[in-house]
Amino acid sequence: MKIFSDDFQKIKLDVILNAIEKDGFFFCKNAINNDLINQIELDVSKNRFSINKNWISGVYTKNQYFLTNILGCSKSFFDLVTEKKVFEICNEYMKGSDYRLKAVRYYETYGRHKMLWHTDNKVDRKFQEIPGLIFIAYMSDVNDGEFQYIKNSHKFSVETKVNNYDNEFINKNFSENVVSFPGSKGDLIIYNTYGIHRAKPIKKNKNFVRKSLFFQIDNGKEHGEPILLNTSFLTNIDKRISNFLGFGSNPDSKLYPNTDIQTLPIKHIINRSLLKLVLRSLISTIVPNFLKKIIKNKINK
Ligand SMILES: O=C(O)CCC(=O)C(=O)O
Ligand SMILES: [Fe+2]
Repeated sequence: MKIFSDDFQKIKLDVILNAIEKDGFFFCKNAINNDLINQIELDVSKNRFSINKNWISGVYTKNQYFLTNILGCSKSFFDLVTEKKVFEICNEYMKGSDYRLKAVRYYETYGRHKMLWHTDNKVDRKFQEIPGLIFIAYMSDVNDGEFQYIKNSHKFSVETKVNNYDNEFINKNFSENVVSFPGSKGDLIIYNTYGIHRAKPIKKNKNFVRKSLFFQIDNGKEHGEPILLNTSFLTNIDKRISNFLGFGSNPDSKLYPNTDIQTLPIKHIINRSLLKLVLRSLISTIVPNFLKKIIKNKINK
């Protein structure tokens, strides 16, 4: 299956790299083949959420959903992050040195989510001077809650060495430099991790869901989140791909986000199978044995 659209394939590397160098970002409409996106969406739906299933599952926070271990269950996503053009962009950007896939995710952002302005050149929340690129692809039309980036901020964030910024500071100093990226399914943003950015808080529609893909590639081999990979996806293991996926390198960062049962909105626990389970165990403890036998005999007749 085609991964990137012809429109994106036709764009010269120079154009992409010059834009990232000059503004901090490159935006391409309709960059990813819609059939690939549909396939990823199907993979997500098959692995969306489960309790006590011996397989990969997504996780919820209060206002977001994440399938972080998507490389364990989506061949199409694997094909996207390892596409030739991704490597070509990274080869140029990292100027011949090693690079590694630092983080990946499919995620959904809901109406009430608030994201601070921030940069992504960090390791476990600490500012780092490690060059990196992030690819964000829209999986649905995004008319609100879109990605925003402060043009040129990749050039000056290193002076203060600060990762997070409050709204007041941004409004006062950079309101004219904010670039917003409303878009459609298949659009792609590639940005320098040193730049200040956020997802715009959703105002118009509290039931809104933004579906996106994210992958970050950092310079060097030292840093990365653990990757759970379905080995059947990898048909040719050369040095480049084994470095890229972090084979044999310590996963020194924690998976994002950090979740447990406490971060799970209650509506995702109370579902039909849980109710069935509770009912079954209640009946099994309350109903006396002789009655159970009678019911069983009736059913088996
Ligand atoms: O979803 C977005 O628009 C931004 C996401 C982001 O900045 C992040 O996950 O670090
Ligand atoms: Fe970010």
